[in-house]
Amino acid sequence: MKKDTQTKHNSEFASEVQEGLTAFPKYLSSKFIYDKKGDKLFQDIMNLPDYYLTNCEFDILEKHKAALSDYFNAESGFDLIELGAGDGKKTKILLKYLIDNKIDFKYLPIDISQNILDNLEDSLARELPKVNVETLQGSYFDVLKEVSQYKLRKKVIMVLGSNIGNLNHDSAIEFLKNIQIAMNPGDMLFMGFDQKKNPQTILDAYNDQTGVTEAFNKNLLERINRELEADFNLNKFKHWETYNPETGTAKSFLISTEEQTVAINALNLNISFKSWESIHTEISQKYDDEVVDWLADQAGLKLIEYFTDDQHFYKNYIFEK
Ligand code: AVJ
Repeated sequence: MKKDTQTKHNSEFASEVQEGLTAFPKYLSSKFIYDKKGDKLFQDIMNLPDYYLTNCEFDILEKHKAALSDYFNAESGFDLIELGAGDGKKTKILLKYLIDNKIDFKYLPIDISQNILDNLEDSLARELPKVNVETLQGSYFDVLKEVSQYKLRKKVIMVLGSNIGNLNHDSAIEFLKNIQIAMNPGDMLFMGFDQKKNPQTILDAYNDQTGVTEAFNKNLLERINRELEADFNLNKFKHWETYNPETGTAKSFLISTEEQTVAINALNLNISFKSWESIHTEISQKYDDEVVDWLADQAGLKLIEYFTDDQHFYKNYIFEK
């Protein structure tokens, strides 16, 4: 990461931590979970049997890769732009199919983490050397603005993993609108949305017995300890998950198990917690077709097709402008 970006992130982190922990009720943004350790913990989550999202999307891509290739393919080829590329495990199913079928495309993964992009580039060079790949480091919005100047041929923008689920509906519409603005007529958006289902299945996915999700959630506190010289005792906080079947919102919390005061030295701040006081850390929104259709409509996009798994746990939708 460039030095100026690093500094910007640190001051953004500092001011958002200050704002969230002095608010009532307290909150922190899940986007700050993803440092090097957070990235690793999320990869571990994706390998948990209870975290069904990854396997569902894997199965959907495997089962529908030919149909997707037909949707994406264009006369003069296309640019496949992936927002939040991760380790590319799911994307490689599609990439391999496109290569094997001699489809003309270029792959442009975008991620905030240069580390993730470097690993992805290395693994592609080994596993799928024929893929024409150009990585783009930056926040989605900044890089999308750049990408919107790619008017030469069809763009397919891809967002896997139900990453949109971290946003409340207003922010999700804003996010979709930004993508829509970067699209030209004929371009496509291909996006994964985790679906409403048995609440127990959802709670189990965000509350694994091995403690990986708990460590992932607590990585927020660890980052504050390290980067803002704080003294959170991680053992005095408990990971808690709720799911509201009416709104489809899963929420993660960290709950203080006792009355305590935490010093955040870099902010010159003491934060006191009552026993059982919560910090809201993440939402993982679950959807149905009506809600997805409404979000798309609000953002100026048309829903044209979806693909799902056998249990209908998860759907990948195609949108056009
Ligand atoms: C990366 C946002 C899709 O909400 O399911 C996994 C993050 N949090 N377990 C999700 C996450 C806890 C994940 N997303």
